[in-house]
Amino acid sequence: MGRMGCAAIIILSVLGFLGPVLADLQMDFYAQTCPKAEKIVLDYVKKHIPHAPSLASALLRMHFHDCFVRGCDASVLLNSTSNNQAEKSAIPNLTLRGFGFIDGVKSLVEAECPGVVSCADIIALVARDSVATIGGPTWEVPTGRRDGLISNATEALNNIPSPFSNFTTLVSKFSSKGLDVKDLVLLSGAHTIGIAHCNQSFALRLYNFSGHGDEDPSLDSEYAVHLKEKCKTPLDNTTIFEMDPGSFRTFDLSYYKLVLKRRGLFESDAALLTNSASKSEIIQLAQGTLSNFYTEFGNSMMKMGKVGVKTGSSGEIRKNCAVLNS
Ligand code: HEM
Ligand SMILES: *[C@@H]1O[C@H](CO)[C@@H](O)[C@H](O)[C@H]1NC(C)=O
Ligand SMILES: *[C@@H]1O[C@H](CO)[C@@H](O)[C@H](O)[C@H]1NC(C)=O
Ligand SMILES: *[C@@H]1O[C@H](CO)[C@@H](O)[C@H](O)[C@H]1NC(C)=O
Ligand SMILES: *[C@@H]1O[C@H](CO)[C@@H](O)[C@H](O)[C@H]1NC(C)=O
Ligand SMILES: *[C@@H]1O[C@H](CO)[C@@H](O)[C@H](O)[C@H]1NC(C)=O
Ligand SMILES: *[C@@H]1O[C@H](CO)[C@@H](O)[C@H](O)[C@H]1NC(C)=O
Ligand SMILES: CC(=O)N[C@H]1CO[C@H](CO)[C@@H](O)[C@@H]1O
Repeated sequence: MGRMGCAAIIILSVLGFLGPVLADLQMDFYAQTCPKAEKIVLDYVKKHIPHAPSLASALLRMHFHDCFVRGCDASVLLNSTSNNQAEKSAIPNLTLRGFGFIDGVKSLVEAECPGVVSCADIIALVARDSVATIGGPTWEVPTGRRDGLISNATEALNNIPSPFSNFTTLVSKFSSKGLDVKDLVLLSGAHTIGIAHCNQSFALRLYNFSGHGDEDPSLDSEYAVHLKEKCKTPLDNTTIFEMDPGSFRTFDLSYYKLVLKRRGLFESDAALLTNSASKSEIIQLAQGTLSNFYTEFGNSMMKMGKVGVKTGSSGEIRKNCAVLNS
């Protein structure tokens, strides 16, 4: 190979190396600009989550909803305005919780280094630290996300899978974010913690599955009786139900065990048994060790945390997570 060829290869490989690094998230992105940022987040979580453990699930779900609409860019946090219906106003977001928690972290971080740390990174760090604080898995969260400028309720509706989704729909919504069937099964394992509202998510399975006053045949009928005792009518707007009854605050394998017993709460949980690849993934997870689940869940969370991120100079660093800077 000639000298020119060699130089070209060196230049190309340097470019190829720098290109993604410049655009990518990095571990401890704020090391120079706000060295205490990640510690402030962790301390806040460790101080407050033990008193409000049920928020851990809400904060994990918030990260998911953020990443699935326009990437992990804190668009989920923006308030609606007189001329814009934000993601928050979309049906799947009516039950999101924990906005005040994020604001609490943000105000401490702003006091330390104004205008430096993005709301998007705060969501990602808080989700990880909250899950770890309740004794669940942990994973690496590279940072450097920037906050988005657009929040659109219709896009939330289109991108966030509904609890009534079948397997095909779930796979296509995940694959549009670069997540595969394995990620779908692993990330659905988040339903090992937290709660669901009866009317929004599963009442129809109990009372009017196909519009004939019937029950979803894919739901264990004994379990349905139990669910109906709690969720007394299809329009019950107040009752909440533990998605993984008995251990809804423990990040364990029982979600997968319930799904295999046809006791997953949503049609989307039950749908994971309708495909042989995802079903065998569930069987393997349920029979495997907790530490295997934690490692694999963490790997999928790292993938999800990179979906559509804005870096460099795109977007902005919001001062107040609920409103654009200008
Ligand atoms: C596979 C598609 C998914 C569907 C259809 C779905 C749907 C839902 C629904 C309907 C609820 C109940 C909301 C309520 O009624 O209050 C819920 C709760 C929850 N979801 Fe999912 N979800 C999915 C995937 C995920 C993923 C990927 C994560 C995170 C990695 C996640 C984490 C959670 C958590 C932690 C809760 C409990 C929230 C709380 O306690 O407030 N979900 N999900
Ligand atoms: C955003 O909306 C929430 C809930 O409606 C409200 O409590 C909060 O004050 C709003 N934030 C801003 C900055 O307007
Ligand atoms: C929101 O997104 C929908 C669907 O992509 C689009 O049709 C609509 O114009 C958007 N709304 C705004 C205010 O940009
Ligand atoms: C899955 O749901 C979508 C959207 O509701 C529907 O168009 C499709 O036919 C369903 N697929 C199967 C295999 O039931
Ligand atoms: C069940 O759904 C059908 C079709 O949507 C509706 O006509 C009927 O009133 C519903 N029944 C109940 C008990 O809600
Ligand atoms: C629950 O909310 C729905 C929609 O807002 C409403 O139509 C229904 O009457 C409410 N049900 C009860 C029992 O309050
Ligand atoms: C569920 O209940 C909430 C709270 O009352 C209500 O805002 C919502 O419209 C209800 N949803 C349905 C599908 O009835
Ligand atoms: C948490 C949150 O912002 N919920 C909002 C969802 O949308 C409804 C209707 O637009 C608002 O009233 C809620 O405040």
